[in-house]
Amino acid sequence: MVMKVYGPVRAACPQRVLACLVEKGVEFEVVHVDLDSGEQKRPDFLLRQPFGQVPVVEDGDFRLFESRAIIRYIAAKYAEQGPDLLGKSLEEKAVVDQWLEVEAHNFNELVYTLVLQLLILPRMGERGDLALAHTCEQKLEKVFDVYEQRLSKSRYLAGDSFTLADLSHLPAIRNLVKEAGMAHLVTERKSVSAWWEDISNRAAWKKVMELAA
Ligand SMILES: N[C@@H](CCC(=O)N[C@@H](CS)C(=O)NCC(=O)O)C(=O)O
Repeated sequence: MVMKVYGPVRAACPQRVLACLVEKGVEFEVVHVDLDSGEQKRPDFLLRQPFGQVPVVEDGDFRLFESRAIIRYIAAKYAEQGPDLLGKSLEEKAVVDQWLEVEAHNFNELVYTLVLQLLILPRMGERGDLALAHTCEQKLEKVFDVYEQRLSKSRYLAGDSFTLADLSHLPAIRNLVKEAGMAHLVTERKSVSAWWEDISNRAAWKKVMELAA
């Protein structure tokens, strides 16, 4: 039975899960959830995800939500196939977790707020708060400075290999670069730029982008 992924392929959080499935060569089926019409808030969907958000996966009888928990599950379940995305030793795994936490708590929230103010609210006919977007941009400059320092010493965030820590950044950085006019945050930093070039050209991410096109 193939894994079911609930969510639109165009949304960032489902893309995190899809990138992981494609990296690992796991078969999946996407069940589209129409966020524009609020399908994620309907009672039948709330049975799958009580907070009314995507993604959710169903792997046989096993159901899981929260995209970062899902990618950890996939990477662990399919540890023996595809690239190792978790790290090998206790310490390597801990460093992958550290950068995954950074992505979730220091990085993603800022990107989410910025994209909401610059793109999502205007698309819904509402005025975005440009001052708030600017504050997020300034805070992101500082986060990317930390990434620059880290990536000037190691090719990937958690060391010499591509892991979940890098993969988890793909959807939000794509939004910054391609949708929100914030490419300078990446291009003004040599090591971040080389890293983005590398990870965004991986075959798995290109495949996800094809699915989303
Ligand atoms: N922490 C959650 C966040 C999920 C989330 O924010 N999903 C967005 C799409 S990227 C969503 O469902 N938005 C619609 C809504 O919140 O109503 C995860 O990583 O799975």
